[in-house]
Amino acid sequence: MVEWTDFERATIQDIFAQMDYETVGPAALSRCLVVYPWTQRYFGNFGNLYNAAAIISNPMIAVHGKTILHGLDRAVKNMDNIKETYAELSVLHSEKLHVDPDNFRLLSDCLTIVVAAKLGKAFTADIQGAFQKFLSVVVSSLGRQYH
Ligand code: HNI
Repeated sequence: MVEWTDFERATIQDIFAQMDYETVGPAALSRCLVVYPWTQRYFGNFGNLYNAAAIISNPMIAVHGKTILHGLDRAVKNMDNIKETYAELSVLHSEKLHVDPDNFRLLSDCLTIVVAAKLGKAFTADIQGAFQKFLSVVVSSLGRQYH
């Protein structure tokens, strides 16, 4: 089981408490689709993904970006049991959606960049460390039902 320090717990709670889901979710997902274009293949029924401008202004992508952040909320609320929390979501991404689990890392890196840009100087190395650790646990838990 993952051990969390008080600082790490407080940092994760704090980042999500002040997160603007309306902008951060869409920004992170659309960044992922632009930077790593092969990730677009899973969103074939989401309409126009023709170029960066189309992706950023695509309302279905915006909605789904928020869905993903709300998915992360579950881990924030269950930091001591992230693996179990994501068991079902892992099966869904593996067996139904067939999402290559490498993509979880790509999306979480895009989220880190969006959060860093929002927080600016407040996003210290210590805070990044806690955030990355949290996202690594999420990524590994989402990938657990793949084997
Ligand atoms: Ni993901 C659906 C959470 C990464 C492609 N995804 C969901 C849902 C949640 C979710 C929640 C809705 C499930 C439901 O309907 O029951 N996804 C997450 C989280 C991460 C993640 C927490 C990682 C941090 N998903 C990814 C990645 C891809 C991805 C990296 C592809 C590149 N997800 C999908 C697709 C769907 C999806 C595709 C179905 C969308 C739809 O509405 O058709």
